[in-house]
Amino acid sequence: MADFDFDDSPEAGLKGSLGKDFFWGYATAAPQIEGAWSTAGKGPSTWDTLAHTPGRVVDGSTADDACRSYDFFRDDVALMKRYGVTAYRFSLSWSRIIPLGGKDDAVNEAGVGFYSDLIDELLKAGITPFVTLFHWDVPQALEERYKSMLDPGRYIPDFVRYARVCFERFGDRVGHWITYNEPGVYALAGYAGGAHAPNRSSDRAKYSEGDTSTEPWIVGHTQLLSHAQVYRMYKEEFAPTQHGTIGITLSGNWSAPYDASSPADIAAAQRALEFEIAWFADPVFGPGDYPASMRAQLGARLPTFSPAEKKLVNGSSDFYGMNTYTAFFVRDAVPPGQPIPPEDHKGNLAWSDTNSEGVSRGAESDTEWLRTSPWGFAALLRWIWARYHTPIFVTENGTTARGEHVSAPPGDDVLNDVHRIDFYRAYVGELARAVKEDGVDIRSYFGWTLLDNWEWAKGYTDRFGVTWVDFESEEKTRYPKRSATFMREYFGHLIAR
Ligand code: GBH
Repeated sequence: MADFDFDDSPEAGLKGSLGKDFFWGYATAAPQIEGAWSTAGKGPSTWDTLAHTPGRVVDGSTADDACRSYDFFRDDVALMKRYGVTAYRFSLSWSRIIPLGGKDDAVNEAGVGFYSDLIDELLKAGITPFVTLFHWDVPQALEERYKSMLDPGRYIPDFVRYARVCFERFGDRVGHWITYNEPGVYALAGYAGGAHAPNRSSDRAKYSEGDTSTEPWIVGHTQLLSHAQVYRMYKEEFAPTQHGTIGITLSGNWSAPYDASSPADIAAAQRALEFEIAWFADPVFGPGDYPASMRAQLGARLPTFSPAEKKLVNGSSDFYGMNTYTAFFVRDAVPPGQPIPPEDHKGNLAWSDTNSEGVSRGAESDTEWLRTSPWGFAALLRWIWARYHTPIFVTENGTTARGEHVSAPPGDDVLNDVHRIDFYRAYVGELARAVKEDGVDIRSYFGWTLLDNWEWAKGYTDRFGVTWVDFESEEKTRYPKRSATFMREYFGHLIAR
């Protein structure tokens, strides 16, 4: 018997509003779940280095074991089958496949074998793999050789060769490829704020190297160029026989004006979307260059595209991969006419949790920046569709919930994760409405995430999973939360039969 009744709910009218071929499931990233950080020939990544540097992870943890999905991937696939998913998005660890990372470095057959087995296991379970090539873990050797993405001339051929190995080895069974996960977050968190690998920033109190005023923009540019080269290579050399699709996933949250009647605040909200999203989306899906608002603030610190590069990058994604979590109210930080500091990398913004009328952006989660803001998701889907008119694959969306930091076994009060259920109910409902009412072309939804995991520099302090994980236990025992059941039944209601 079903746990949830949708026929007598506000979502009753959304029954069957998603097409039969709509993909739904969960997303993960290799460094956050795999563990086995130095097993079977894997080379260290920049995130392994970060985790092994004292003071870099808030709870002092490492991802050495994480969820041990490297060992228990068959259990994870069985779990997903129980959860009723039709697709699974995961990332490959570059340094598991090519331990030193470079174009002339050896391929690690054990690493290839691991992903090959995972893909086979998914296909056996009837789950479609969506594979991300890069979810933030650069091979440490490339960081040491030439500072990875800061040297595009050396980095790009290495990334292209890595992608080639993946298409050659997995492309017969994988038809959905994502080159980069959130290039903007990678560039800003690792090279502006500095909390993420490779820990570069102008903030000398915390980091010994880096330049917040220039490096994030170089790193963004390198990602765009290498993404586009990989896209063209796939289209020319692999797509004719492998028939897959390939694209890029961008991060982006909705920004609304603090005071909806203030022209300055309205302009600030638009600028926020351009700095966060159009930074990558305009070159790839739009006019083929960086937004004017970014050029105006950053000047020559923002790289330029040669005509050949413009042509390479523009149109280099079959779909718009969308990661989104929340919404913010924004206005100018520095008033007009005053100089904006060169370290500013978000578009001169000040953020608030409530707008000028005291309306909150949404219910609080267990994570400072993240609130339940389905109204923002609804607006963002339409903004992206109107601006880029490209089919959207939602590749990440989800939340933490308070009260999940308990010892095993978690009680029913913890596993009945009402906050997460409410979040998913509202967001996925907005997705279905955008499809049904406005004809927005949306083809997938991946919840973030399958398992509580290693949340980067926040270690194990953020639990985003639909599965509670006992990190104290040897086996990293998994306990399904009620949201997993909710999602199975919800998509059963929304997807046409
Ligand atoms: C995603 O990024 C990642 O793809 C995924 O790996 C991660 O686990 C998931 O989100 C959950 O965090 O602390 O105020 O400076 C989402 C985009 C951008 C959200 C950086 C958090 C830091 C905000 N992230 N942001 S703040």
